[in-house]
Amino acid sequence: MKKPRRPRDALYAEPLERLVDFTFDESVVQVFPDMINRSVPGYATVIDMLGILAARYARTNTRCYDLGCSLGAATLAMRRQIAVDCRIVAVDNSPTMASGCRTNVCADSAGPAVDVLCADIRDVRIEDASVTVMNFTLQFIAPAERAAVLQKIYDGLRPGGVLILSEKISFEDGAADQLMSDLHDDFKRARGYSDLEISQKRAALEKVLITEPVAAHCARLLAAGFATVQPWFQCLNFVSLLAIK
Ligand code: GEK
Repeated sequence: MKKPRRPRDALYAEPLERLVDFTFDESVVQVFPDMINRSVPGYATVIDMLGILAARYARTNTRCYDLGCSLGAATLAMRRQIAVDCRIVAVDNSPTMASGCRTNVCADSAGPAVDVLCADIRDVRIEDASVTVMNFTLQFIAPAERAAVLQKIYDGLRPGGVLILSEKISFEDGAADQLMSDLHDDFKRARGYSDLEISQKRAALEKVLITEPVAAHCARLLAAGFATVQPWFQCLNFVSLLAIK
C-alpha cells in the first residue's frame, strides 16, 4: 500500500499583503508535518532519538511529559520505545494541535497510556516525572519566563530524571550566526522553499520564535539545579540538550 502523502506547506508561497505573527492555527496544523520536516534540519533523527533516550530514562510508575507536543511525533516515538509501565502526558496550548495529537495517539495504541492536555505549559503541573521532552517549544516562550518553566520541570523530576531540550539557537559570534542562518536558508531552498517563502516566514516568526545561544540554555539549566547538561545533537542552528537531575 502507498503511504498517504503529507499535505504540502505553501502558506507563504504567495506575496502576503499583510504579514501577521505566526500562530499554530488550523492552516498551520494541516501542513505541520511537512513544514517541520522541511524547516528543521535533522528533525526526523531527533524524533527517532527521543524515543531511544526516553526508553533509557523512563521509570515504572512515573510520568513522561512531551511539552509542546504538536501532533504527537515525540509522544509516539517515546511510546514505541519505552518498555516500562508509565504514563505519557502530552501538552499543547493550540486546540487544533491537541486534537490532532489525540487522533494520532488513538490510531497508534501500542505502549504506555497517553493523556493529551490542551493547556499552556506555564500552567501545567509537572510531577513524578522521569522524562520531560521540550522539542523546539521553549523557543516560543518569552525569554523572561523560561527560567520559571525550567525550574518547574526540574522540581517535578525525580532524582536521575531528565529533560531533553531541543531548540533553534543563535550564536554569539556574528559571523558564525550569519553563516548558520545562511546554511539554514540553503537547507530550506534544497527542500523546495522559495526565497519569498523563506523571507515571509522569517518575518512572521521574528517576534514569536526567540533564539538564544546554547551557552544561555546550558547556564539556565544548571541554575535550575540540573547536575549535568550534555549537547547530544546539533545540525546548523538546531541543538538538543540532555539535562540530568
Ligand atoms: C514535535 N514538539 O513535533 N504551551 C503549550 N504549547 C505551546 C506553548 C505553550 N506556552 N507555546 C507553544 N506551544 C513538536 C514540535 S512546535 C515547533 C513543537 C515548531 C506549542 C505550539 O502550539 C506548537 O504546537 C509547539 O509548541 C511548537 O516534536 O513549530 O517549530
